[in-house]
Amino acid sequence: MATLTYRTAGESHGPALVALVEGMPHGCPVDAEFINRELLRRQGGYGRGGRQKIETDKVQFLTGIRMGKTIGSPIALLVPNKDNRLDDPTAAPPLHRPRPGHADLPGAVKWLTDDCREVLERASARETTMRVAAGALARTLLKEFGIEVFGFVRQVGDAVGDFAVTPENWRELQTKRDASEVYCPDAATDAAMKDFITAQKVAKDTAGGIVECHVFGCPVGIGSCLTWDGRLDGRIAAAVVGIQAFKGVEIGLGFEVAKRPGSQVHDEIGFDKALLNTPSLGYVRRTNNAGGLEGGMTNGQPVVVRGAMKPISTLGKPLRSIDLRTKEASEAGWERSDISAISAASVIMENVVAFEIARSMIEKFGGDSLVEMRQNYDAYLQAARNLGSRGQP
Ligand code: EPS
Repeated sequence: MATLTYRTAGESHGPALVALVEGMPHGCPVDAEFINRELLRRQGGYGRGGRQKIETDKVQFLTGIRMGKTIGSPIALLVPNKDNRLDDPTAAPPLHRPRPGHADLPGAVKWLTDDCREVLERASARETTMRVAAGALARTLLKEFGIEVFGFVRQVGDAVGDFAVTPENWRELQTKRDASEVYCPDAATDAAMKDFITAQKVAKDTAGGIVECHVFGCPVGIGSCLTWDGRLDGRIAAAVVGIQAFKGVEIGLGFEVAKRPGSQVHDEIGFDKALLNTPSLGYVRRTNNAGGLEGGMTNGQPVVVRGAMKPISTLGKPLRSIDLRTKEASEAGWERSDISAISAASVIMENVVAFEIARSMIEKFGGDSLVEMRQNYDAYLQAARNLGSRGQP
């Protein structure tokens, strides 16, 4: 079966970060400007640390692209690190005092070392640069099928954005999000979020939050209920919790479903002929509590995902820890870091979710080339439209 995969490599302070994306069909126009804009957005946000003043993340395509289009072969992407000092032990010194919440302690024990440096270099969220690059590349394919993704920050501390996102208003919200330092489309909430992050800075503490993304334009029936690892909700959940510092994921109503009776959870089904020629095929819902996914498959409604990010684990006022060399009590080590990376997290989540949607699109519509994929997509939608009216396709 045709599929789409990616893998990343690179250390936070090594010479470069790289990704290898396999399975992009031939003939897909690659919007490098869009990918670089996403990389720039990932570098931004309120509460970021000093590193982002050093780097200017821009993607280089090493393979798989000719004259702005994919040629079907594996695509190698590279983003150089300006702050490249991994081999200099004075500039990148050992860290013996693991930070609670970071990969330091389990990683050091796992790789049998009392120096957390190598672990933290790979565990660092700097690597998310390549997740964004791979996801943004996959989005250039999704755009060919009218699928778009919108991510933002929903909550920081007690500041929660109280606004609904719809297929009609999301572009307007996107403009407001882009005017917000925290990447929250509501100005009052943006201000309250900034206050919380600033308070953590003053207290030498850190902040996490909740990010949300909506995917518009998915046709009914991508993903699968046949295998546990073909379920699109499961893939999205794994991709989101797999982001550094993410501890939770919700789809649609999320954990709220546990509290309500079925009649207040499940989205009643209707049909609107006027929407027959849209990817929803005319199947409409009064609510979207399922977050666009039923039985591991898209149901034609927007896919809605939320992720919870814990506060950054490098604290200016260090937590209690031990020294791995002596196992004596000690304060946790300190590394330059962010107070909050929640805005960046919204960009990362948006792009890893997009990648999973693209993967399921390729698995359903396959084909070596975009031309073939489009034919398969059109033929499927036509057959699905005919359901019921002219008998089985
Ligand atoms: C990051 C770069 C890193 C960290 C941050 C993410 O840069 P440096 O370590 O050189 O300051 O600021 O890493 C983490 C949050 C982490 O948990 O390791 C980036 O580019 O996003």
